[in-house]
Amino acid sequence: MVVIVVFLLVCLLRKRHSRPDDQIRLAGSGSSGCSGRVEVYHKSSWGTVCDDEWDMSDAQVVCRQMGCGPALGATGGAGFGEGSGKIWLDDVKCSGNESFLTQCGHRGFGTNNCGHGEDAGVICSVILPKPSFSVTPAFKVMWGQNVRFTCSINTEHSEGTFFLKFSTQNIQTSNSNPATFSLPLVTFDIEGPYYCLYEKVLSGQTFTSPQSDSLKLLVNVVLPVPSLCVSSPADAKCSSDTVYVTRGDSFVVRCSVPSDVPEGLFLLWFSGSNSLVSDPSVNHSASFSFPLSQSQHQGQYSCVYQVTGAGRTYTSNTTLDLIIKCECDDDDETMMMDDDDVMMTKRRPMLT
Ligand SMILES: [Ca+2]
Ligand SMILES: [Ca+2]
Repeated sequence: MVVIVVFLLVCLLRKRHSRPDDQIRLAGSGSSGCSGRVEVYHKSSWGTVCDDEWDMSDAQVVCRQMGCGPALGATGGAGFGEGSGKIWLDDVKCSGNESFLTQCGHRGFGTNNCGHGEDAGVICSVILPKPSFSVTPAFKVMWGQNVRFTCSINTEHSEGTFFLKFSTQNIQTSNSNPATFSLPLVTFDIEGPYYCLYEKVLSGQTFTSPQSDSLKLLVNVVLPVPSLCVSSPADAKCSSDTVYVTRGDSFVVRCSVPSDVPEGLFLLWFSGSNSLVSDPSVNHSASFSFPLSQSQHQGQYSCVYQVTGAGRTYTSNTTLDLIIKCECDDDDETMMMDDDDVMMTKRRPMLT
């Protein structure tokens, strides 16, 4: 007797948990995981629901059971096309709080006065997950590099649109998943927070994912040591080798950097007066003119390059000193640059 009672209890519990009659699906033309003609699985076959008494409370239960967001519409008149087979439910009366459609009041499975032209449907809101967002190279990028963002989403609602956002502005869109967005040859202007999101239009409704995590880009720059050369009327070629300048002649000291760094500022240090002059770079170089050479122009010269961007200042290392000697009658010195002297006297200017 006890065995029979236990057996019956187990059967009852199993039936309750498996809920074979609770299964529903959304089908028909234009349907998606969260909108379509409502179909119920009963007695091993799928059938439809009649639109008599079909309203938002009923749709709310379907949307909940499907794991979608709140109901946006309850459709009738076979809005998603006519189904086939049985019409399982009619005069459905949900309070809206039921977990399963078959827990709602109805006339009894298969009892109806409907045709498939009255098949009921729902439009539920779609809950899109947060997209994944990454950037290459990560976070700290070099000035002039190419940066690539990748945004992807794990959803059955594919073929939507990805947006790359920079400080809330749309800057690029893509329809492929994962979406890749490129920023070529970046400058300091691109610094700031980026994120992406995903939008999908379903049954005329636009659904938007939450924002991805935000990624902040910082642009870094590594400055090369500037080149330094001297030219004079006697030797127009700008030379880092040996230049002779007679007292009273002019000479020009030219600092330059390669063109793949940002424009900036050159600082020229001169040991004779321990002074520092500066000039903005034009086409990545600056020329410092000395119109009338004097014996006090003898000494060491060196260049430093500075770039300011996004509120930060980057400074290059100092060029090796050039030694300039004066070819003056009084002290018999030659104003020249000498590589041996350059190599022997490495000094750094005092930057203030
Ligand atoms: Ca009816
Ligand atoms: Ca109803």
